[in-house]
Amino acid sequence: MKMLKLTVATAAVAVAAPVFADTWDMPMAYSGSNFHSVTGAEFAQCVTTGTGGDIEIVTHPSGSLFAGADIKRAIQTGQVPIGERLLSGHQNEDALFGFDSIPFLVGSFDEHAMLWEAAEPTISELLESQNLHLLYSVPWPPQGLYFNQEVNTVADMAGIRFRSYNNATNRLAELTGMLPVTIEAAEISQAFATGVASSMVSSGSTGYDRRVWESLSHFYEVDAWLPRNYVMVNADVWTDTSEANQNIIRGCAGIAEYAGTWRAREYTGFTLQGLRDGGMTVAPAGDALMDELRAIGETMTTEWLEASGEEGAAIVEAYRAKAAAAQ
Ligand code: PCA
Repeated sequence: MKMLKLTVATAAVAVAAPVFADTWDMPMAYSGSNFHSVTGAEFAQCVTTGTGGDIEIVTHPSGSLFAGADIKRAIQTGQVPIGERLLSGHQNEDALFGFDSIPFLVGSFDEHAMLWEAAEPTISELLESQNLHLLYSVPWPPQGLYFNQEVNTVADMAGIRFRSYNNATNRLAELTGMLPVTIEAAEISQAFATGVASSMVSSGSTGYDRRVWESLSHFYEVDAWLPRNYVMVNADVWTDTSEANQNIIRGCAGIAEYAGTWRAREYTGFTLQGLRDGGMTVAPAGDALMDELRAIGETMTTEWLEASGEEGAAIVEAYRAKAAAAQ
């Protein structure tokens, strides 16, 4: 009987343990033309070339292998070794993952870089505790508000269906009297075309990728926050990777983070012009609207600090100290 139990247990382990050939499939949530996906494809090529074909990374953009919401779990459980996801998409697991979606804490790439420096050790550790190793991370451009009408006050937003992508965007919808509906970026063109949603907070980049001018008319540059994508590898797979190959992958990850961040900056102006060329009105939000949004941002900041506890407060404090020192 004891023997039988042992055999069953061994078989279960053998089935569950991730076994990977030298090909690493890399699911990504955003369209192949998006700058994060382009950066990921270059990273994959760098690793494939750098390891002399020892490890070949094959990217699968547009949520084609796993939908965005399933990518992290697929890596944690060893269904795939590596992948990319929106970091704040995990805010429902742990509030700390939402450090980059606190409204108006940072408004520019430079401030955001300091925030990431302050948060990275905590986020890396949190991911390690979930069997994930952080390889690199790249920000999205600043987040603004999309509508299919002119909006001058929060009251103008009442009842509008709002596409959300994480807890913070859900909460923003609630606090502005809109109706949140969670939709992956890969699905938004259709959602807007069919009226499932008619507004969102996102970057010019995502609106441009998804040609939202076909359905929406206004983009307000609110600069609410800059969320990040990150590339993670299953921690067991990482440990089993030779030191030489780990070094190559680290090098490629460093290049990808640099190149991706540079692209994010470049794409900000380019994609906003793309929205204009598509026929949209692109402009800063008016003062009255900004005042109301800032008040909502304060509520959300307080809520986030409560939810994320001491570790969250330490990230914000460390960021503020860096920002003050840089003045
Ligand atoms: N684009 C992604 C996340 C943030 C962004 O700018 C999205 O809208 O899903």
